[in-house]
Amino acid sequence: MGRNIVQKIFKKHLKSGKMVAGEKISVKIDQTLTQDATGTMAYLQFEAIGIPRVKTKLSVSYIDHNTLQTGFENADDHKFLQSIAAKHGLYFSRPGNGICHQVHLERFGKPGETLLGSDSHTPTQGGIGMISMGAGGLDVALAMAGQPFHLSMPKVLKVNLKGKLPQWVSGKDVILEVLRRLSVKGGVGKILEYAGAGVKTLSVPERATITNMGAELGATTSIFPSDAVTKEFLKAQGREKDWTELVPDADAAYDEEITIDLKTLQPMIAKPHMPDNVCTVEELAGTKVNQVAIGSCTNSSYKDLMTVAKILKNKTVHPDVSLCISPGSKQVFKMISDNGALADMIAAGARILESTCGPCIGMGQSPQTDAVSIRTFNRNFLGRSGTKSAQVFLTSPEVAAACALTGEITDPRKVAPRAPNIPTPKKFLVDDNLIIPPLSPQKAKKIKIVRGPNIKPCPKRDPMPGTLSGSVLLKTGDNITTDHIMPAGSKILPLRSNVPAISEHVFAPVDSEFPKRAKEAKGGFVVGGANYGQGSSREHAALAPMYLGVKAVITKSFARIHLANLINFGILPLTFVNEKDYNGIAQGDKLELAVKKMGETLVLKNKTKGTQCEVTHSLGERDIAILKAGGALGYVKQGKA
Ligand code: MIC
Ligand code: SF4
Repeated sequence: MGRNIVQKIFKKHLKSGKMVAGEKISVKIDQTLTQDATGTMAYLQFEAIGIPRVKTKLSVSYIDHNTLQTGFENADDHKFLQSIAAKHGLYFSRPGNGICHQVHLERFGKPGETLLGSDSHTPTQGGIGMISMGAGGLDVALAMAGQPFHLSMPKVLKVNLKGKLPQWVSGKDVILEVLRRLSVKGGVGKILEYAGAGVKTLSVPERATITNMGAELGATTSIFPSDAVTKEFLKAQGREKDWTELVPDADAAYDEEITIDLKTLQPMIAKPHMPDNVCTVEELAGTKVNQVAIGSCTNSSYKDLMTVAKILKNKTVHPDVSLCISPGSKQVFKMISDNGALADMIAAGARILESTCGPCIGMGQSPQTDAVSIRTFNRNFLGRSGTKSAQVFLTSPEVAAACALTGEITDPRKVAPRAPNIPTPKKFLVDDNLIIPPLSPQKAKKIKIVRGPNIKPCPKRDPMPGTLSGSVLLKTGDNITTDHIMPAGSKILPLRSNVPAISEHVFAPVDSEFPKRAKEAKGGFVVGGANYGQGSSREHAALAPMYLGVKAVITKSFARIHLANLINFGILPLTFVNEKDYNGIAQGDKLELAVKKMGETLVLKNKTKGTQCEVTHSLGERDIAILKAGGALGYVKQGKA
């Protein structure tokens, strides 16, 4: 039996376990990336592991999230990260160089290799045939220390693409269609492998948009073949030597399969407040729009911004609309400024932002009260924009630009019959002057780490006791995101390197009394619904609750990265054997759980109600040992891998 692409790459990188769906495996990691919001903690943990120099083929530290600098905190973090990169043998991408995923695609991603990134949109590199996965900072720190990455072997879902996209329909519409069909939990435990005759009709930026937003399905990652289109892209980046062909064997088998006929797709849009709440743009046509935001790691490529510039050229943004645009990288920014496209955007009235995440993570440009905000981003969770009453919609750059001009949700096919045609440039503008390469080991030794007052050590948890007891501090519904658990935005994001300070905001959008209650009770339990912890990779959504004393989280099901983060920080993740037992527990109930022996099921006693129920887990031996040690750092310190 032949192999699919996923199996081919995993086979080459397998360190332990069998490549059978659901089995615990570990894989060698070739490259890592971090961004500043998760990076500070990741490097504090790397320091605690005590390895002098990264052991990967390549590791890059990017500055792209925390760049508003409304106080000293962001700038202090940048200096800390720059000195850490110099000390430990990393590339450092300076602020202004762009969003990690866009820059990595342009300059570092390599077909056939593995990448672990402390950001959930790391799968962007699947657009050029890399197995690229998001993880918590601690897992990335361990990968930098040369340890393999542990996961359950995912199922491989073949997405069979047929035909060719019609005018005005682009990569974003493909992934919105996948989200419409599969939902935000439809990818859990799976890798989406794109295949079929339609693949060759999609450019690398379109493929990267699709794999980027595969994160919203809860998928482990998504991947495209590496073919002639990939080769042309890498050649235009001056990186032809990084190209290798990667295609599935003719008789490759897959666990599941869906088919999408590209020619039948239409412009799509995700409605508030979930990326899978998808309908056609036509259905919402005429809705008044207040803000349009173009950019983010999903849609800020040269192709995306050239498309937008062509639509805006010689026109004016509607008087009721505020349009902001952030180019994904310095490369994109410089190319559109050299060729006049930037001038066309400015002339039309666009507000140009720097090459960072910006409004995508609520770092500025929060929309007005009750606004309709049309964004080319990947997440529209309640409150993420910084305005709780805003209605955020997700769509393609084509649709966003059309909305900016008309002031209402607009199907671009109504504006003009033909969409702008933007071919991949024969040569991208390559200038890595904002990437500082690693220092030699001799020079690195002399570097002093710069630690501002906002950089506080990573808190630790004691080994797990034999019995966990306490009250239910909070009970939530389904699809709780890490933005609910540990929100970001311009006020909270700067506190990422200061866990005592950031933990004051845990569950702020759900229940602002949570931190006080948790501290008064000296910790306790959280009870959640299905797909608990979906969204970002931020380990602060585990680390800060751990700091507040959360001992176990009991849910109907978990999202992958958050589950791993809970284990890494010594919080026991459990699920109900019978989902209906979720109904029998209320906030405030006193619970008790004997955990000395971690069998397949455990008995959860409800002391308040005088009842009990069975709970279970998906923990392997290593996970249990980590939990018993009080978290992964303690476990690794015991000399274990
Ligand atoms: C996000 O898009 O939510 C973020 C901000 O990039 C996060 C990482 C973080 O919280 O720092 C992610 O996607 O992992
Ligand atoms: Fe940055 Fe937004 Fe992408 Fe997260 S999703 S990496 S915040 S641009």
